[in-house]
Amino acid sequence: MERTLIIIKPDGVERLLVGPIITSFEQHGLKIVGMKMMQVSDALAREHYAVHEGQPFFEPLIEYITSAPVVVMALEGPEAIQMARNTIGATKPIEATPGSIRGDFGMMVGRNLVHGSDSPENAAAEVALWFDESELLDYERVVDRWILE
Ligand code: IDP
Ligand code: MG
Repeated sequence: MERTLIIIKPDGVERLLVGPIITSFEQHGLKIVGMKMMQVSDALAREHYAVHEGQPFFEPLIEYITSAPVVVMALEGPEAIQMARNTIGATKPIEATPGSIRGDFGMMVGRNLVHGSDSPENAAAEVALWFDESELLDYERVVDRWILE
């Protein structure tokens, strides 16, 4: 099982797309093991996106992600990281497949609605950065016998 960190970015919240975005992950069968709404601090934004520091889009990216509340989720499933990345779609909405979140709802790269971890190492680090261990729940789902083989 893998865990991945998902952020519904401020445009997703402000555009009333929290429900459809959660549905995209939920209908795949990905299991929500942590979820909360929060206002991202400048410090957390800079730590989360530290790999992009120095890029021309870095300061606008920090401005964007701190501009309104976000919804953060930890999702679990077999190959959850790639599954969630596929559901989200390519970074630039114009390159994202129709049917993906960015492909259906996005227009520009700087307003691309969702974050998803891109590797097992980053997923582990990001889940630990955004969630306290006590906020991650271990529970049974009756439907799992119809989702997992
Ligand atoms: P990802 O979110 O698909 O993993 P990354 O390359 O990790 O994409 O970039 C992180 C975020 O930075 C993107 O989701 C997007 O919000 C923003 N970003 C990346 N490249 C650009 C750009 O060229 N212009 C504006 N924003 C960008
Ligand atoms: Mg990334």
